[in-house]
Amino acid sequence: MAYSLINDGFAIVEGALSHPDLEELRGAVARLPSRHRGGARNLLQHSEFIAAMATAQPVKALADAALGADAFPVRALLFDKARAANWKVPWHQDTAIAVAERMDAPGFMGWSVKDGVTHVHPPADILERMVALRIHLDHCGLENGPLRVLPGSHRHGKLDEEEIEHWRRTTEEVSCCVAQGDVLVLRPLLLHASSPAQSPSHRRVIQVEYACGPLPAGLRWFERPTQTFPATTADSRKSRSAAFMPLHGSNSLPALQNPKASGLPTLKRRKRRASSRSCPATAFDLQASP
Ligand SMILES: O=C(O)CCC(=O)C(=O)O
Repeated sequence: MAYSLINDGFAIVEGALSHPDLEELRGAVARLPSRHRGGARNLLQHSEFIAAMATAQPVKALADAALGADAFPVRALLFDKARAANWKVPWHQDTAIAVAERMDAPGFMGWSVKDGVTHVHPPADILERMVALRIHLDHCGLENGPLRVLPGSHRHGKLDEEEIEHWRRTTEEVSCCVAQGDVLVLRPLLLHASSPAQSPSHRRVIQVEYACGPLPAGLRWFERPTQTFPATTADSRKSRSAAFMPLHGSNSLPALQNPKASGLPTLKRRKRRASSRSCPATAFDLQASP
């Protein structure tokens, strides 16, 4: 059985971005005006280039494949993990969204402000209509503290501590080891964790989160890009859109929904066990779909 976004809550799109695209993205990351140790927030606001990338091919096509053509980016973060700027995260779901302003609404709880932006935990049905694209700017092997996931855990709404512990004990985790230019497509409700990096090299990931509809009760998403770039950047905009035209094409997209339909090599899953294993992208069992 192949990993799929629908059944397993994640998929890895290999070689989604070309080397020139990656070089440009690395440049945009280097130009970010403010950084924390380990990353940065609000990239759609702080980087015109990253905002453009999030709404252009080939990146937007991945979000569309998951959510439909109405997908739009609502938040982007940089995670830059290395031995010198390191962390681990316990098993959790991503349950916070960024909104334009606080407005009490049924089912929206746990308001907070992060880097000046209002966040809240919405009801599960909002999160079920979202997807995150983790764009890898560097190789990420086991030594780089990759994301670990529990396949299928996204299909049961928000989980409490006891349920998380049950998933942890009964489900074989998958370590998402990927190459630079690969994109890990992830449902926010998928249980995930990560361990500290052992390697001095960087593990830079741009995580762009997409939604596909308005929020209820007058709430508004934060950072919905308006695509109004200054005229003076027209030339660079032109080269940007050329850089972000479809590269690997449409044929990798059906694999997100139904790998068997694509006819492409797919990621084969072994029987679940309550143990750990690692699955570097290059070492996944690749098999052509029947
Ligand atoms: O990139 C990582 O190591 C984990 C990030 C993460 O899980 C999160 O911030 O929700």
